[in-house]
Amino acid sequence: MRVLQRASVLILRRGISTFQSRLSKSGSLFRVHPSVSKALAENKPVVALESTIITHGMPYPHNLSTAKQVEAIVRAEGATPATVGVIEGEVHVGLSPEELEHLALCKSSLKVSRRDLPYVMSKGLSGGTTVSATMIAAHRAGIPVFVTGGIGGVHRDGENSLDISADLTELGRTPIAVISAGVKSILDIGRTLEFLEMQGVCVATYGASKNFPAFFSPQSGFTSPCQVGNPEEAAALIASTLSLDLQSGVLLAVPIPEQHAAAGQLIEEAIQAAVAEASAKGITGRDVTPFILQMVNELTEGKSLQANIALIYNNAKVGSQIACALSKQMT
Ligand code: PSU
Ligand code: MN
Repeated sequence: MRVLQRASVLILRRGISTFQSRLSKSGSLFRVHPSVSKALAENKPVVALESTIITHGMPYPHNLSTAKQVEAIVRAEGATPATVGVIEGEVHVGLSPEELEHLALCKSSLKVSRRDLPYVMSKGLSGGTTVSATMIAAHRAGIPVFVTGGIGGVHRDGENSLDISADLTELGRTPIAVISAGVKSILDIGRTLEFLEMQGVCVATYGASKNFPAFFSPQSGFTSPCQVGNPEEAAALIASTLSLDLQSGVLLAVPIPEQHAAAGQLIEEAIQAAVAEASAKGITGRDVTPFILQMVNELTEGKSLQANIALIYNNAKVGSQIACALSKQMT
């Protein structure tokens, strides 16, 4: 027993010393890419991007090509992209093309939310950051605008399982504007909106109506409490959140463009089937969303993936315009 204890203390010490040597070599386990720190120092617009979508949300090579194209769209709108990810225990805000490729190809990368950050950093592991972990990193770097596809929410039957995404509590505690296409109908959208209200999160639909979008469809049957019509109005909403020092975030829901919403009904049916299959197979926790996304993509013969990519490009464009308007209003 003693011998065992001594061995585990030694292993623990070795673990800590590698961690410390990595820490002292770099000074920090938090890295901001020079292009991002330069833009921030010059008060230029920066758009944070997540990477769970790359590691767990889409199959290779679509994940890599989409991530690259999203960065290109952000640049074309006049902002600097800052894709967030964890590489060998270091949190990166802004990835080089090689680092992006590494994450897209790496089969062992983890899905990293707020709760996982200390673990992956201490063990020197790699992973894609979810909305919650990306918000933390973006806030630390001083980036107020973050673009993604869809956020997590309250799962169906969440009132019993308590499967509620950490994205929602993060929105309640971190002052970042998240631009997304709303919440997938694999989730309980009504309860997700209630939870966001409880967390004090300002939710606004971007565009002509207050309809809260359901990712693949421009309408979910629910409405947002707020609506903003253009990048300037969205930027003003973010600026007032920041000026009040509320310490909570803003969720801007951008409806999928009409021409890509056509497959909505087909995708909806596939979602119903995938949700039932996930529950029959006993899939739980962080594996639920990736499982359903993959099955829906198979059932729709890739149509859901196409719609997913189209709405992310649209979010990147709108989010970059908002980041540009915000940087004008803040200077
Ligand atoms: N929804 C999608 N695609 C995704 C995700 C959500 O349509 O890739 C990812 C995001 O990174 C989000 C995370 O933050 O899943 C939420 O996971 P969970 O439900 O386990 O909290
Ligand atoms: Mn969950």
